[in-house]
Amino acid sequence: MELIQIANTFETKGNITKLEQITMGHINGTYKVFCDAGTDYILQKINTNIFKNPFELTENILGVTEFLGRKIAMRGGNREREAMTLVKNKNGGYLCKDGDAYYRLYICIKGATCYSSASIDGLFKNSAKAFGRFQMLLSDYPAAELHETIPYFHDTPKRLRDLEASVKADKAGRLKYCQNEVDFFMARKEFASAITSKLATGELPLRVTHNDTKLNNVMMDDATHEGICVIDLDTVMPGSSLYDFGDSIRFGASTAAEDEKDLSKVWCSMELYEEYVSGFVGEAGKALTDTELDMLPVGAIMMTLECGARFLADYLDGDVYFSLHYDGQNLDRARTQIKLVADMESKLDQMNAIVTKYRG
Ligand code: GN1
Ligand code: MG
Repeated sequence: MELIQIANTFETKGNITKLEQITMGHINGTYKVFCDAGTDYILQKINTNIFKNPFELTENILGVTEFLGRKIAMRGGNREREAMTLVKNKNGGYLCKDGDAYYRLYICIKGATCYSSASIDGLFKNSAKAFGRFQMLLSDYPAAELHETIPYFHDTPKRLRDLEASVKADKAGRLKYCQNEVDFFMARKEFASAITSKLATGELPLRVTHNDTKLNNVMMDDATHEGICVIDLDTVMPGSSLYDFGDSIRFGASTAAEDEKDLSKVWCSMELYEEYVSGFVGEAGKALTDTELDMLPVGAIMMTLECGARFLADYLDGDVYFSLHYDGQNLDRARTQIKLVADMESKLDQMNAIVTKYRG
C-alpha cells in the first residue's frame, strides 16, 4: 500500500492532503500527515526487527498515555497537547498491517517543536522538567503490567558483552579501524555493573522509565519553549531513574552533535549539566532516594558508555541496527561518546558538587 492509503485506514478528522518524512529518529520510519480539518497526524512504521511484538508495544503505549491523560486532566491540563494520543484504525485496533509491516498514527501536537540541540536558552532545563514530571506522574503506575519491549535494554554489562561478541565475529572486517575504541570500552567492564548490581540488590529502586530521554524526545511549546509533552514511548519499561537522567545528559549536555567528526568540539558542558540537574531534581527530586541522587553522575557516564558501545557494536556488525545518513556514521557516533565519557570521568567531582547544590 502507498503511505497515504495506509494513513487513510485510520480514523482521521478531515481529508489527508499531504505526507512528509521526518528524519530525526534512528529506528522507526516517521511521517507527518497533513489534513484539511485542523488536526495533523504522525504516521510511524514500527521497526519490527527491533520491536518484535507491535501489539505488546501498543498495549504499553495505550496504558501509559491513558494513565498520563487522566492525571493531566485532573491537574487541569490539556490532554491532547501534554500526552500523546494514538488514533484508532478503522479495523477497530490501533495498528495497520501492510505485508510484514505495522503502522500506527498519533495526533500531531500543534504549535510545538522538538529540537536536536539546546539551541535556545532554557530549552534544556525545560526538557529536564518535562522528563522529571513524566517520572513523577508515572511513579504510581503499575509497572508490572508493562511489557519489556526490548529486554535488557539498559543492561550495560550485557551491552559490553554484545560488543565483545561483535569484536570476535568482526562480520564486516572493520575491527582493524577501531581497536583503540574497543579497548576503551573493555577497560570499563567493571564500572559497567555499577547500576545493574544495585538494581539487583534493591539498593536502587525499579521505576517506570522512559529509557530514551534525548532532548529531541520532548515537544517544546513554540511560544514559551516549555517542555509540554514527552514523546517516543516505545522503550517505556521498568528501569532506573539513572537511565533517564543519564541519557539526557549524554545527548543534551554535549556541546556537539552525536556524530560530530571534529572531536575537539565535543565536551560535556557543565553549564548545560547544571541546567538539567536543576530542572530534573527540582521536579522529580522528592521522589528520588538518596542513592539515586548520589549516583546521578554515574548514570550520565553509564548511559554514554553504553550508547557508545552500541554504536561501535553496530559498526562492527555492518550497520544493521541504527539508521545511517553516511558510511562510517556509527564509528563517528561511538567516538563522540568515548570523548564524552572521558570528559565526564575527569569532571566527576564537579558533577557531584552540582547535584549536592540542588538536592537540598
Ligand atoms: C535510538 O530512534 P531514536 O533516535 O529515538 C535508540 C536509543 C539510542 C538513540 C541514540 C529503540 O533512539 O536507545 O540512545 O537512538 N532507540 C532504540 O541516538 O534502540
Ligand atoms: Mg526518538
